[in-house]
Amino acid sequence: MGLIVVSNREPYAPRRNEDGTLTWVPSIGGLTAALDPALQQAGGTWIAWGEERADIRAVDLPQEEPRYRLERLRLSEAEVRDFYHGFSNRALWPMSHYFIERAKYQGSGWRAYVNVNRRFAEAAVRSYREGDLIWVHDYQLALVPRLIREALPEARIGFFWHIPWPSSEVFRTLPWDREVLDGILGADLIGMHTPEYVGHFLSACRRALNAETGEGEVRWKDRVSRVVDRPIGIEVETFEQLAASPEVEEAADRLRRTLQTQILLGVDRLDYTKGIPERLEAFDTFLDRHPEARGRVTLVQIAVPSRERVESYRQLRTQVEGLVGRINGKHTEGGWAPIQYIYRGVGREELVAHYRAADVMLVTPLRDGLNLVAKEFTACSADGVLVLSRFAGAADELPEAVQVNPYSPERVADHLLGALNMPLEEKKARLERLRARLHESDLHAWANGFVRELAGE
Ligand code: GDG
Repeated sequence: MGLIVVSNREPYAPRRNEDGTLTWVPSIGGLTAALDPALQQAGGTWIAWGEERADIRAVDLPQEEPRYRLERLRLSEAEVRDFYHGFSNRALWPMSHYFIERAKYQGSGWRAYVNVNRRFAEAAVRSYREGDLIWVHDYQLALVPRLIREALPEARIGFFWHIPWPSSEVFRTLPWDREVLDGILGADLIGMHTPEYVGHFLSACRRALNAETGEGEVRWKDRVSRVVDRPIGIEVETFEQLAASPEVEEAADRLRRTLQTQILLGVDRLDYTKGIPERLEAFDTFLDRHPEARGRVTLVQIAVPSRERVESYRQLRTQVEGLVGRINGKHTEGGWAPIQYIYRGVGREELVAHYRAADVMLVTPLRDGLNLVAKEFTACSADGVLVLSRFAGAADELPEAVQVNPYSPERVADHLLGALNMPLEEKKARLERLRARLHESDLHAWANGFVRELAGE
């Protein structure tokens, strides 16, 4: 029995060496880290969009000791525009994060979404051997479970939705609400990050499809799909070890010595769901109210470039850079500037060094499926404080974080003061309890657990 993973992003991307050969390097992000080991163990196929070097249709991975096959789909320019930047990132993404005023529901995007989902499904069906398990991922591929089910009525199909599932009142703004639900309900097992998302999903099935639902299940088209909350974990031990390594300690020390202040940290893709402008405003309010903190605290914001082809992401960048300039212009004095703004991704070691150096980690999305950064910081920090939005899926699992409402910069500013002044004992006690929870279900347990449930074990 093999495993077939279907996702939009590929787990490794080709990089050209100086001598013209190619190296396949792991893509950054939780999905690769979780599913690559699972697939290496089970053997099988990963189907994904081959973004670079689309001429390479398939490759055996990992390169040094191949354990599974990556099948790469080539998307045309128009498909990338309408399926990926269009329907996925301009319709489903904002709607699911409650930003309906940003959602563009266009027929051309929908048609491309249907076509591309069909191609992913066809590739999965081609790879399928009797007894294989198929695991489809995320909002770009919601129709794939049904399309596979039509071709393979007996297959075991799983689906994981990585972003929030919104209230059915919001979901029903989508003109293709029935089609998306029907697509997902082709799966036997449907996973989401929180019980609330599961509840909203069941309610959408009742309202839009008039489907019969029970405790964590939906009956539809003579089949029953189970719907479960299974929040994704991180590679806790890998992060802990990296955080304790001499290289990271040294880099963290360097950062502390350079800044010579307490450090607030933000790490996000530059996405309007992450609440970056609101966070900057909270820090501005904090400095207005506490002039004595000037010169004593610095906000380091790492903003990783994202979806730059979508207009609203370009506008967000302009807005954030304007705010950074305004706040720095207002408060900078005596060689100290309040905000250090980094507009690029950093290497993993440097990222962990930042987690390690931070006194307070600010994870304040307006809405987030889960948020892995909150968990990574928890694994890496020795005595920092996690300030966490109540609208991140991870808030359920991390009750000892200082939980905030990111829509109120004034309140966040109050909590900032509390976090910066928290006694060492309390900081350590909170971190210890948080970390114990991370260990209960790490990334591998999440992936293996889901696969076992799908297999009916
Ligand atoms: C989606 C959902 C859900 C970030 N900056 C750098 C860097 N990162 C890594 C982090 C983390 C990942 O990227 C970001 O994960 P998040 O969970 O925070 O956010 P999304 O990208 O929006 O992910 C989210 C997730 O899927 C999983 O289901 O939690 O809610 O939106 O791992 O470490 N990595 C490196 N340099 C950076 O500068 N190396």
